[in-house]
Amino acid sequence: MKEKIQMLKIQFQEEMKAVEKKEELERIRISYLGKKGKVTDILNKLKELNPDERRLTGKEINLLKNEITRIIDETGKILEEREFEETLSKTEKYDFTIPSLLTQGTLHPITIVQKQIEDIFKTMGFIIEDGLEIQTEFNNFEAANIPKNHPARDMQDTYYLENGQLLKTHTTAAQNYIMRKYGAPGKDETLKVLFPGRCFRNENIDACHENTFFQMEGMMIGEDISIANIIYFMKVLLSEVFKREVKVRLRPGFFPFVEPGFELDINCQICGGEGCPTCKQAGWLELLPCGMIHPNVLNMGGIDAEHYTGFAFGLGLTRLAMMKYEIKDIRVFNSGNLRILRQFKDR
Ligand code: FA5
Repeated sequence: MKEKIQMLKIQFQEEMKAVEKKEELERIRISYLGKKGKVTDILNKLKELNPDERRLTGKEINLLKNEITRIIDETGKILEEREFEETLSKTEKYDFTIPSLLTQGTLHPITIVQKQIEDIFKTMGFIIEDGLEIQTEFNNFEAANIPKNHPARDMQDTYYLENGQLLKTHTTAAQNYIMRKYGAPGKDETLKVLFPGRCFRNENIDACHENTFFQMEGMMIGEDISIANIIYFMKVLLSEVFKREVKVRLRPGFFPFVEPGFELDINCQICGGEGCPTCKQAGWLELLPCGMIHPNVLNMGGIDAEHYTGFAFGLGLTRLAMMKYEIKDIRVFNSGNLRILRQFKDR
């Protein structure tokens, strides 16, 4: 019986050497460990032996059975991995040298202009801040010196959330947060911040009004800021964006959060000032309202208005992009029409 066990072991090892596939392995498993297999057969013959022999031989045959089970299991795992890798190499072939068939995306025209202005203002020492789109009523109105029931609220109707917050109507909504974040500037220093953002208004949509549009607010606070500073920064901004002379006009304008306030209009770049649907036949487009920050707004932001002055402007970024790229209708920007939007890549 001992020799028979030894022979079985050698025979198993020989057969295993030739195994390449899982089906062959399964056939070997059945032929050794199956109900009518070679190992099972010897086990059945144990009862023919006397008790001492049965105990010794039984131990040996069990060792062989465990060994065969272990080798078959391990080989099964190896074959499975090998087959998986073979399938992969047949089906998933990559050639990294083939040029991509996907066309590259482009920046949205508003993003291009936004980045351009940010770059200019960064070189002049401005910090860039990101105002939230959902704001409290306080930040959007009260902190901008527009108390409840003030008629100026009518001009900026917006979308209110169930929790009482709202979608901000102007980038001015971030002024209070920014003043509190940075505080008053030190002696002979100024606080200069630029904060672009998406704004929302319940608006009748036409060629130059959207319900969702972008503004970019600029703010400078110090001990000695005057209207001369506003005019300087407006000029730099427009000449860098347009890279050519553009006609502008400055006129008094009312905003509760500035005193005095101005409206800077740009000569319509679509019709050259003749009058067209884009400028509603006016020849001019409201672009860049600005003014000296109202003392109430400074005080509410924790900055002593007795000691500090500041200017703020609220550039209509979407309108600026319209004028720069001579886009006649504001609705193009939110249209998702790639044929139009991707034209501005290099301009
Ligand atoms: C304001 O929103 C003020 N917060 C701007 C400001 C800031 C003034 C700081 C003084 C100091 P106004 O509502 O005019 O102002 O909007 C500013 C600019 O945003 C407009 O000149 C215009 O270019 C743009 N704008 C306003 N409403 C729309 C709209 N519905 N669609 C597209 N652009 C708009």
